[in-house]
Amino acid sequence: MKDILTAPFILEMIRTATNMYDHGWDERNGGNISLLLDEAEVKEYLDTDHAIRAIPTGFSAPELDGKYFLVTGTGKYFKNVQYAPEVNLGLVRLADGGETAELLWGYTDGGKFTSEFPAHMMSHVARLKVDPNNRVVMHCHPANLLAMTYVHDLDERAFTRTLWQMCTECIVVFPDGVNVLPWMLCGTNEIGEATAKKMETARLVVWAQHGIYGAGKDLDETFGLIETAEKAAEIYMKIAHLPLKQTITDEQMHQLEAHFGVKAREGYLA
Ligand code: 2HA
Ligand code: ZN
Repeated sequence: MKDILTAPFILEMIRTATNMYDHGWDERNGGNISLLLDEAEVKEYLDTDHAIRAIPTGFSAPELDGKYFLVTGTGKYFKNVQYAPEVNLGLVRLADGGETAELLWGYTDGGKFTSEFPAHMMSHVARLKVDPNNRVVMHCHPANLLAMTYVHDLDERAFTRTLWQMCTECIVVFPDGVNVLPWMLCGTNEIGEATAKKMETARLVVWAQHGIYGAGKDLDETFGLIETAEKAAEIYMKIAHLPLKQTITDEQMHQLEAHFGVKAREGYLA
């Protein structure tokens, strides 16, 4: 059995959490990440017949039965993941139709998965239906995206178009746009279900006055997705109060679509 602290999925998780903290997206215990793992790669490091303890999830997700996830812990600080991965992260396998999480490694202080576990797992279900290669769900609190939800219309088309207009790359990186949830109580199955519903049509879901969810095929790519949206929101917050002289036009967006071989969300461009 190989040492799990040398596993690429643990190292990549540590690097990503640290990077997110360094970007200022995850103050205190803010933010959470879940990474879907292959059974074969888990078996290189752990005896999967031996569960440390079983933790009830409070929801059901039969589609994920038997699946393995590396997940940040509830109340844990991204800042500390690099110093004590075995305390701040846990590796679980879902059982009983998703109603139980069997802990195979981590949460060594008796902890458990993030309070946003329902939103993560339900989002995995939704994204896997659209994209079988999806592996990551990531949540964080980037300042400019958050700020934007106070001053910008929350209409999804309008919000998306504004972000697309702020940086040339945006429409290429997230052609499906950004879906938006109004303020809701976090940490509940209700916000989990609402987030998953929004994940059916876009990889980015803004939680107004709270933060953002991103989904993707690996940690780097999902980080980059949120990074790009946050950069666009930053430009918006720099210019929103200034007289606008020009922007990226819909005609130019169509040029980007053609050149990069992407298709903007139906009805979002003129
Ligand atoms: O766990 O970000 O949404 C901290 C959070 C909750
Ligand atoms: Zn949050």
